[in-house]
Formats: sequence, C-alpha cells, structure tokens
Amino acid sequence: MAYSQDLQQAIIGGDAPQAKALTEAALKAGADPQALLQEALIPAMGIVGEKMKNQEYYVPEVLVAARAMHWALDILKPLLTASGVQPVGTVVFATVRGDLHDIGKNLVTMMLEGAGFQIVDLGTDVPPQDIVDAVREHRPQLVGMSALLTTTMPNMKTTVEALSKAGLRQSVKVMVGGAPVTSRYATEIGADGYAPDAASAVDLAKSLVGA
Ligand code: B1M
Repeated sequence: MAYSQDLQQAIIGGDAPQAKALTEAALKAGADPQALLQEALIPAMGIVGEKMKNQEYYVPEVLVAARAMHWALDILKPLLTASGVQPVGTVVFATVRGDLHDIGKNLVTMMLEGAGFQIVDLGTDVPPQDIVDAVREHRPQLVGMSALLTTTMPNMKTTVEALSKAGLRQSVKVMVGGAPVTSRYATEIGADGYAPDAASAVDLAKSLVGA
C-alpha cells in the first residue's frame, strides 16, 4: 500500500506528527484501517523490537517510536472498533502491589499494543484482588505483571495464588518481567513465562496465546 512504507518509517523514526498526518492522509485516500494496522503499525513496531534486541535502539528510541505508533493508533482505534476487528488477545497488565515503577510496564504494553494486543492497564501498585477482579471482568488470555523491586517480586506469587484461589488460574496465562525477575523465579511462582525485555515480551505473549 502506498502509505505503508512512509508510515512505517515515521513510526520507526519516532516522528509522531508525521505518523498522524500520514495515517489521516491514507484514510482520506481510502485506505483500510485494518490494512494500515497490519501493514504499517505492527511491522514498524516489530522492526523497533528487532532494533532493541540488536542494541541498535535503547529505551528512549523505543519510547518515541511507541509514541508515534500511538498517535497513529489513536486515529485507527475507533474505526477498528466500529468494524469489529478482533485483537490478537487481551492482556491485563499491572505493576504489582507496593511497586511504583512504570516505565518498563509502559514500554511493554506499548509494544504489545503495537503487536495487536488489547491492553487493560491497571497501573502501578496493584493489589492481587484488583488483578483477580480485572480477569473476571475482561476475560483476558494473558495476565502480565511487572516488578522492579526485590521486595515487591513476592507479590507476583501472591497474585498467582489469588488467581488460583478465585478459580481463574486455568483460564489465563501469566507472564512476568522486570529487572530483578528471572526465568527461574517465574517457574518457581508458577507463572507461564518470563521475558527480559519488551521485544521478547511480545514474542512470549504471542507464543502463549498461540498467535
Ligand atoms: Co527505583 N529502584 N526506587 N525508582 N529505579 C530501581 C529499580 C533500583 C534497581 C535502583 C538501584 O538501587 N540501583 C532499586 C531497586 C533495588 C532492588 O530492589 N533490587 C530501586 C529502588 C530501591 C527504589 C526505591 C525503594 C527508592 C527509595 O525510595 N528509597 C523507590 C521505590 C518506590 C516504589 O516503587 N515503591 C524507587 C523509586 C523510583 C522512582 C519513583 C524515583 C523512579 C520510577 C519512576 C517511574 O517508573 N515512573 C525510579 C527509577 C526510574 C528507577 C531506575 C533508575 C530505572 C527503572 C526503569 O525505569 N528502567 C532503577 C535502576 C535501574 O534499573 N537502573 C530503579 C527502565 C525500564 C525500561 O526497564 O523497568 O526493567 P525495566 O523494564 C524492562 C524489562 O525489565 C522488561 O521490559 C522492560 C523494557 O525492556 N519488563 C518486562 C518489565 N516489566 C516486564 C513485564 C513483562 C515482560 C518484560 O511481562 C509481563
């Protein structure tokens, strides 16, 4: 599609006003919102993820690219919702109780959104019961938890236990991450997966929902 390449480049380069202008122009020219999502936004964030993995991009570049993606997505969202396009999956995401760090969470959720997931972002300092309630309400395929403090990591375990107690554990996959979290810890607490960074989180989420 004519606009896809330019839109991808605007997103990869973090040029939010250009991403917005190109999205508007593409729609005006008759582009299909779903095609723009699939052929420009999602591949652009995929390339950003690759650049992050290759250490070509660091947190600031990824954040500005995700912001540009959001400017485009904000225009497409109402049109996608109206046309009934199904997301790849829904993720209830939170930074766990006692923890106020949200930069990593925001980065991961933006990348997941860029990959076509619908995000229910519960914010920071989220008690296990709020996550349980959100799972009941939104029926997600995935729960994502972030923790940056060794003192708050145990709240991931408490949340997994709360999901089990509520009889909801079998209905969702649980993924965890954050600087002090490890793959071993994820296994220990009964989570389904761990990802060390935002790009790997997208790969993990896709594999957990079988996308
Ligand atoms: Co805090 N802090 N902090 N802090 N802080 C750390 C984490 C710390 C390592 C600094 C240090 O001492 N060297 C240390 C933790 C020590 C420990 O427990 N091991 C620490 C501390 C001690 C504290 C306070 C207790 C300080 C105090 O008040 N005495 C306090 C706690 C507050 C609280 O949460 N209750 C505190 C406060 C703060 C600020 C508010 C000032 C601020 C947070 C601002 C905000 O988030 N809005 C802050 C910051 C910025 C940091 C550092 C400097 C940076 C964290 C960050 O944003 N990294 C941090 C030191 C450091 O890491 N160098 C530090 C960038 C971010 C992109 O990475 O979050 O790891 P990260 O996310 C990555 C991956 O981990 C992964 O993907 C992301 C992108 O690649 N990932 C996931 C994250 N979640 C994932 C989930 C997934 C998958 C992957 O699936 C679900």
